Amino acid sequence: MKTDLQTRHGGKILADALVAQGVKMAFGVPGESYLALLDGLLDVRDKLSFVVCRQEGGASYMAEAYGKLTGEPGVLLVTRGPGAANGAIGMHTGFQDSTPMVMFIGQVGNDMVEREAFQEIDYRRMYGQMAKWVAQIDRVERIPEYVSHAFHTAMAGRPGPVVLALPEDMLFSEAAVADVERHHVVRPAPASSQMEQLKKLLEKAAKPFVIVGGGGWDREACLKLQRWVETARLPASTSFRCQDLFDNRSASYAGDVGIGLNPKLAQRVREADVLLVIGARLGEMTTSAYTLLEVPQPRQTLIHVHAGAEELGRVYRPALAINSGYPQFVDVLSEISFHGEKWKEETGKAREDYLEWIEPRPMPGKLHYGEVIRWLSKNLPQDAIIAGGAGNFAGWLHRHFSYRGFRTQLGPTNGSMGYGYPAGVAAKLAAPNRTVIAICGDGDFLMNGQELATAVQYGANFVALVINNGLYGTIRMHQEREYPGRVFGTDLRNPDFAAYARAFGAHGEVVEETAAFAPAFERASKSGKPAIIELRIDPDAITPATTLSAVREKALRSRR
Ligand SMILES: Cc1ncc(C[n+]2csc(CCOP(=O)(O)OP(=O)(O)O)c2C)c(N)n1
Ligand SMILES: [Mg+2]
Repeated sequence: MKTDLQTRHGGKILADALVAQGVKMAFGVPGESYLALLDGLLDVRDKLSFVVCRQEGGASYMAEAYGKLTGEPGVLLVTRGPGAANGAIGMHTGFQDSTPMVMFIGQVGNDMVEREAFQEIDYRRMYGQMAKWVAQIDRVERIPEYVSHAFHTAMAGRPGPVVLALPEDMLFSEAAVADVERHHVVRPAPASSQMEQLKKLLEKAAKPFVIVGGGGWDREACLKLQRWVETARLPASTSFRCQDLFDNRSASYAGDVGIGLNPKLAQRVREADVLLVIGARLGEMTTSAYTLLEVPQPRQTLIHVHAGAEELGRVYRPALAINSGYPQFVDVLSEISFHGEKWKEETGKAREDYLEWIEPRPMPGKLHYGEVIRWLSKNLPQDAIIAGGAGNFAGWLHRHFSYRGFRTQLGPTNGSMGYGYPAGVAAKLAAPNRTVIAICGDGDFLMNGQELATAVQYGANFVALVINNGLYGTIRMHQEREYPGRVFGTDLRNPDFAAYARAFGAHGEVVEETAAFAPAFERASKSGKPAIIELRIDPDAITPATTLSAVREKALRSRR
């Protein structure tokens, strides 16, 4: 760290500030608005690698996935106006996912600001709702202060994205200023009186149920919580797309409370007398559109533990609200012990319901995608990272894959398409020794398929599956349900995905029947390149549980 107060230009001060904050990898697309920063990054390239992407949307998802995977802020560098506009999707995802991120945006110089100069946008207004804090650094000597503030804010309480705009003249100018040391992670701990109350509420519970979710966990806290839950013989579940926070093999694990929810699990949540919710915001996706708990006063006795004070009582009025970081909470929770004899029977039933639910059902066509997911679940290494996007194809993944460790799942809880592929690239670059798989829809993949070039350029050798049904299937399903037979705007004419892969210098395969998957996966894994496997599934197989024709028939019948 520099403390000798040499004169540096703003780009160098910023690059050094990032290194001082512990940043090892950043993602972005260059722009003429932040040339000085590129110049600064050149000098620190041994400590901080800059992954240059093909579109800021892909880069922002990569920064988000990096933040989610490592727990450290994902750093994103984009140019003004157009770069800032493209980069918004990962910031929206990071906000809804509570992922720490810091985005730097080039900005027109202060000498011409407010004239609507070339590509000028006021980022405070643009990003106001998508970030925890948006600021512009107008004085070069204050760069270390702003960066320190940004990293503290991204990590504090409920983690999330922060935006810093960089006026061009400020970045070019020089100052002699010291770096600031690495940020602290500031999160509260529960009061002992709250833990007493928690103990009393749980002691009285006949049908307690635990939901774990959100961002801001670490491996140790997850393991400790799991041991506590298992000793207490409580049933536990995870919130939407947070399935890797609790080992799915545990006898206490009852499944995820997300979309495509097991009706028996939904009933269990509804009928619980005490709900211990740790980290989950209890958003629309986790509450089946706010129906599992009544708004604002749930029938269940709600113990809500959240790192963001503003989330407590936001939708649901809890019986006990505990504002705490999760490692801090789990540490004191571990001191309360329950034997749980009275709960073990229900926990056993919940587990049986889950095991029955994850077995694949028959589906039309020669390629049984559910069996493919079960095969991956059984054959991938325990710490393999599964990056998934948004679309009905993800339903099979949620239902049939068993997550076995912390941060083995990367998924967008904001249901944002195009996430899986770039998230896979970031995961492979951040954790090169782990197996990474991306699972994409045909619509979903092509939202960021250009990042295959980034994977090839940086040697991010991982296998991506493209589940090709020739449809924006999710929307077709809703269309058939709401306006049966009136199909419009949901068909896709796709490229040959294997040939697409080969054109980028990657490995490509097409699989059309179940038995062909394992050998194709083997070839792809051993190709020594990024690989794409196109899985052609029957478009009628619209969810793990039903067909498109059945959805249409049901909708037509109800209208007759
Ligand atoms: C960025 C973005 N655009 C649009 C949507 C709306 N949307 C949700 S799912 C979906 C279709 C997904 O298609 P595909 O990836 O092919 O998956 P499928 O549902 O066919 O399995 C669309 C358009 C979205 N969630 N995100
Ligand atoms: Mg599709």
